Amino acid sequence: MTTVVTSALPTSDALRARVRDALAAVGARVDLGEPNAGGVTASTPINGDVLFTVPESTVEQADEAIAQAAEAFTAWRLTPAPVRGALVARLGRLLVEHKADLATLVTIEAGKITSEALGEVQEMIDICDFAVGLSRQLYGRTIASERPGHRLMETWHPLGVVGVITAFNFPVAVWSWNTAIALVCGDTVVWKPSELTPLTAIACQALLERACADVGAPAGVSRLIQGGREVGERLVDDPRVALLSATGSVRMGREVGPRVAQRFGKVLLELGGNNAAIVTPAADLDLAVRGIVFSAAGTAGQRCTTLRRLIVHSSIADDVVSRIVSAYRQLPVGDPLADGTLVGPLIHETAYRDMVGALQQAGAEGGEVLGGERVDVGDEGAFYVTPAVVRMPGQSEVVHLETFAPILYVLTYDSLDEAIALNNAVPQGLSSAIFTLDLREAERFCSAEGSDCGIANVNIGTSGAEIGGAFGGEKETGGGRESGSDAWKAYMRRATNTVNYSADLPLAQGVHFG
Ligand code: UN1
Repeated sequence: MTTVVTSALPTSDALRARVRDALAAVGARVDLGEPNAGGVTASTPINGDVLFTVPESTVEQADEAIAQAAEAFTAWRLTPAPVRGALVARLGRLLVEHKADLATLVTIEAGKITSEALGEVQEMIDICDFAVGLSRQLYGRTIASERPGHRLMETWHPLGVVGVITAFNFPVAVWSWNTAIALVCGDTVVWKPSELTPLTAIACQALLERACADVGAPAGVSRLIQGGREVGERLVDDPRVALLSATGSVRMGREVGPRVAQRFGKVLLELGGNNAAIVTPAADLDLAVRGIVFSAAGTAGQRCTTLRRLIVHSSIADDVVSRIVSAYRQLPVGDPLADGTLVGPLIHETAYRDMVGALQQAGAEGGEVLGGERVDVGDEGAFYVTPAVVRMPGQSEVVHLETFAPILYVLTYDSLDEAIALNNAVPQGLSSAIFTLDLREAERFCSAEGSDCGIANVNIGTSGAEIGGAFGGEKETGGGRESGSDAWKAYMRRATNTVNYSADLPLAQGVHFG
């Protein structure tokens, strides 16, 4: 039924050699320990093996990293923004040079197919370009004053140390969204990557340190700490961390948000999504199916923007589902490093168990499950699956959960009101889409009575956003906005300045005093 591209997965020795080559190429100096040496394990979902271990930061080292970033901030904030931009420009060049090296590490650690891994590095290059331009455009406003001889204006100033916590599924791009913008804004960064992707983080840090050396910026503008919860908690609780930007689960955000707020720090949260696409009778179905298949099965369903719910008009539901199922049958599943593979592995066994559990629950709630089987790749420790389509009889509990796997629930509707209500009926609010050539339907979906998500697309899927827009979502997604547009404002503090250049002292609101 499904084509498996590779009959034999690469051996761990072959993968180790590729990791060593990529790390050497980017100039990373790191002690790669034996798989059982202790520390943070660097494993690969390609065959499920541990490849190396890397040193885990102690709590003291995490504190020291924050101290170094705080120290570097005192000078960095006074460096002119366009000069700060030159550092990010250099980083962007290095990323262009090492695009393939970094993409190889992303594929080995996160299991992304090569084309998507290259795309993720391209996203880093794009955000660097954006940030360099931004470094000359950190504009404040001049506001009309109600008093004669007065000028009212806004100035934007660097915020401080930005703590960045990232997830396994975009191990490099999400760091770069935060870091490129934070650096041009005059902030310094301490990064705690996912424990599942320590090697890509080491490579990114090495490239940034090279960029710092090349342009003469202090290396302390960016620090990397590796480890689990204890290390991450230092960023959450340390008052020197002015902004905590955290990407991960709703559970994590629920804990982190109030803790940072308790000390009056700022948070930027990118949490779960449960993204839907509406397909109306006015859709171009060929285009819709292509968009749906990429968004639902791409990255093996492990993007926060992955399409998880299809809301399709009942008159076309059978047709749309059969087109998706036949497209799914042709998706090559297997080694993400191999040419032609479109669906790589799930990140680990727990992800697979969660997928099995969700499909069982869907079945128990009346769903008809198509696909979603484990694919035998000849290695027990690796978890490859065919993407699943599940026709649901209506709303149910499982449909409201985000399961980080390629499961597409199909619901039907009869009126656009009903479809929009279904789109908005989940607790998460990241991405959404409508497929229609009807202008009225499209505009309603994007209007105030339409999708309640941070991203509402027309005639493209829910995933694969460009960096130029602000990225993020509402409700349990956390409300944060990263990357393009004016997302930079979260990384700076605003001062309102009233300047009196007259010889009088008129009070505002006509108040007389003395
Ligand atoms: C994520 O899954 O955490 O829009 C980020 C997209 C990518 C970013 C996804 N540009 O799918």
